[in-house]
Amino acid sequence: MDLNTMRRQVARVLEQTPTVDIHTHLYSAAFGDLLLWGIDELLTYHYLVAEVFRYRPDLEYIDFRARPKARQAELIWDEIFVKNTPVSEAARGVVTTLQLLGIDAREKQLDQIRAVLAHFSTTDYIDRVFELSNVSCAVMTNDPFDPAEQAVWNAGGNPDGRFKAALRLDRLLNGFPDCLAQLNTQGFAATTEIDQNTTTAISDFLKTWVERIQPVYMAVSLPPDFRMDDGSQRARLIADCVLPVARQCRLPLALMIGVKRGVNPELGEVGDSVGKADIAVVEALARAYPRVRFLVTMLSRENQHELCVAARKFKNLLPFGCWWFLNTASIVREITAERFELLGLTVIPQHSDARVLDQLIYKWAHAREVIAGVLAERYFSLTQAGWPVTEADMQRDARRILGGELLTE
Ligand code: HDL
Ligand code: ZN
Repeated sequence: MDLNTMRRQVARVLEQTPTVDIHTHLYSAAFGDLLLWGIDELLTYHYLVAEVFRYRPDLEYIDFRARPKARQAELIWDEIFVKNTPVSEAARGVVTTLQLLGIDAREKQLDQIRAVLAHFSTTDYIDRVFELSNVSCAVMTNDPFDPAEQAVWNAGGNPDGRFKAALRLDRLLNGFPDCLAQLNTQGFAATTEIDQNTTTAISDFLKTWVERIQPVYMAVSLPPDFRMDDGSQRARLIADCVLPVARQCRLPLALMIGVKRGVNPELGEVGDSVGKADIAVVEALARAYPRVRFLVTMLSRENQHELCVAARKFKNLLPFGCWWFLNTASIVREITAERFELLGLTVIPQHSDARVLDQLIYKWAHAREVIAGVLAERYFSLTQAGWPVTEADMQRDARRILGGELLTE
C-alpha cells in the first residue's frame, strides 16, 4: 500500500470515528441564545472580525462594532469572500462548512445562504451539525458567574447528552475581587482575605457547582507569566481550593496557558494575543500534585515541544488540542507529528474551540484531514519496517485519541 492510499484509508477511519470535542464554547438548545449558529454568526466569528480590519484598515473599530450583526456579516462577506479569496483558516472554514452542508455559495449571495439555513429549527440544526461533523459529544465552557447560565442550571440544566459541562474558573481565579459579590449572593461567605473561612467558602462553591453541572473537568485560561510561587490570589486559590476539590471530586484540571488578554483593547474580545509561558510551572504542578490529572494546552507554538517532553516526565499531564492561533493546518501538522513521535497515542490531538455550532463541521473536517495525514505517515513508516498496521488497529487508535477514552483513563 502506498502512502497516498494509506492516507485515504486513515482519513476514512477518522471520519467514521465518533469524536469527543473536549473544549468548545457551544451550548445545548436548553441554553437558548447562548448557542450561536447560522451564517451571520459564522461570518462574525471573532477570528474573521480581526481579519476584516486587515482588509479595511480605514474602518474604525468602534464604527464596525456599532453595526448590527447582519451588517457586520455582510461587510465581512464582501471584503474577505467576494473582493478577495478566503484563504485564511477561519475563512476557508466557512467555505468548507457551506460545502458540507450542501449549500452552493458560488453565487456568493449571502441572502441565498441565509434562506437555506432559515428552514432549520435550532434542535434540527444541532442534529444536522452533529451528524455532519460526527461529533458524539461537545464539552461546553460553563461560567458559574454568568446569570444567563445560572438561570438554565437552576431550571433543570442540560438534558442533551451530546453536550457535557466544564466548570470554567477564569472569573474566580483571574478576577477574584470582582466575583466576591456574586459569591456572597450565591450564599458563599468569601471575603477579599483568603483566610480559612474564605477558602472553605470557595471550596464549597466549587463543590456545589460540580454537583450541579457534573463537569468533565474544571478549567482556567492563564497568562504567559502564570506562576504558582508568586503569592498571588490566583496561586493561593488554585492551591487551597481548586486542587483539593479536583482531588476530592476526582476531576481533571484543564490549564490553558499563554493567553495575553486585551492587547488591543479597542478590539474587545477580539483583542487577545499570545505569549510564551514557563513550562517549569507546569512541571512543578505535575510534580507537586501527582494525584491530580492536568489537561494542558499552551497557546504559544514555542511551548509545544517542551510540553511534549514534560508529558514524558509526568504521567498526570495530558496535552490536548492545538489551541486558537495554533489551529492552522501547518501548525497542527507540526504539533501533531511531534506529539505522536514523542508521546505515541497518549495525547488528545485536537479540540474545536467552536463558538458557533456550524463550526464543528469545518473544524473537525480540517482537523481529521491533518491528523490523518500525520498518522498515515507513522503507519506507513511502520509498514516499511515490516510492521503491518491493520484497519482494526487504525480504528482502535482513532477511538483512543478522538473518542474520549483518554479522558476517562
Ligand atoms: O479562553 C478560551 O477558551 C479561548 O478559546 C477563547 O475563548 C478564545 O477567544 C477562542 O475562542 N479561541 O478559539
Ligand atoms: Zn476556548
